[in-house]
Amino acid sequence: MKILLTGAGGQIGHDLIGALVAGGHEVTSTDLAPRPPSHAHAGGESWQRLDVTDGPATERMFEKVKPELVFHLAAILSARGEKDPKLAYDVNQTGTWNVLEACRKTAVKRLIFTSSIAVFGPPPSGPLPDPTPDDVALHPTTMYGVTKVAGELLCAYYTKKFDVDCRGVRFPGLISAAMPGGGSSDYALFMYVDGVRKGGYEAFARADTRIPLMYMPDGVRALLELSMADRSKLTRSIYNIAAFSPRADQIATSVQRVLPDAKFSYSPDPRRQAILDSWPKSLDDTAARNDWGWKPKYDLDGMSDDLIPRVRRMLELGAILSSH
Ligand code: AKB
Repeated sequence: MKILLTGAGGQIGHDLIGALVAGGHEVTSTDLAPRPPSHAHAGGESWQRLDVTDGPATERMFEKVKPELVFHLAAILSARGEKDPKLAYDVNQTGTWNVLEACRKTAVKRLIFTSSIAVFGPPPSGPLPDPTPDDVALHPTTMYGVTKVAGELLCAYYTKKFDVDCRGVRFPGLISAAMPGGGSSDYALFMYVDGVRKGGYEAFARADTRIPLMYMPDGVRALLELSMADRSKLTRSIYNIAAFSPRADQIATSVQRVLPDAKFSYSPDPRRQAILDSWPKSLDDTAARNDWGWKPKYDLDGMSDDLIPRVRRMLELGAILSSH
């Protein structure tokens, strides 16, 4: 199948491209930036420069590639978006509009939208329910969250109005050996990366911080399974998906099972802590489980056992940058 990715240079693209190429698909990876060295994949997918904030360029790219399936990954994440809300608006809001329009105009059959737990925020009436279901009033506190809510609504609108089959997931904080870019959930990933390369990590979150997290192989599988699901089985456009929801100090304990000498401390950054505190503690993903058979494979310790050797290998290969 001909598949196009936007924002392919990010954390999800790193693993998704590999899975798509391994599945024998004809993959066109697009991003504003050149292919990162860590994204070298056997199988030779094509890498094209694309700025999704440029509507005509997005349409020309879709016209040229004629993808049957598009994964829209391009986004400015929560922490970076609060530093530059205009950039977050342009990439996340205008970019999503441009991608949807390009899909409509070039008759793309299916679009996968990547939403986030950042669509949630504490309602005026009190805390979010724990676990948080798909359908609660959405009160995002970040520009990233605001634009993801709008993206979710646009996704449903284009499906109904223009028959662009748009569907998506709300990702928890994703953890993998590839470097993230500007997220508030990054403390969890750095407990692994810095646990290996520096023997410890001072987290920018409190020890009792608890948000939904997921290991990247499960996240990639969710995207692939949802993209192949029978439309008639789907009762909604956007689905909560869940894996595990540990406290930050429980992640430390899990890492220390494998790296007993790793030291962790907590020095909360008020801006990022406020974002983390506004998100759900855990998610109810019953609809995803019922409609398309979603089920995570990895729990926290399963992830630690698999990820730590991977981080070691990537550091040996020099595929993880030396600073953050
Ligand atoms: C972020 O922290 O902004 C992202 C997300 C949870 O969507 N990783």
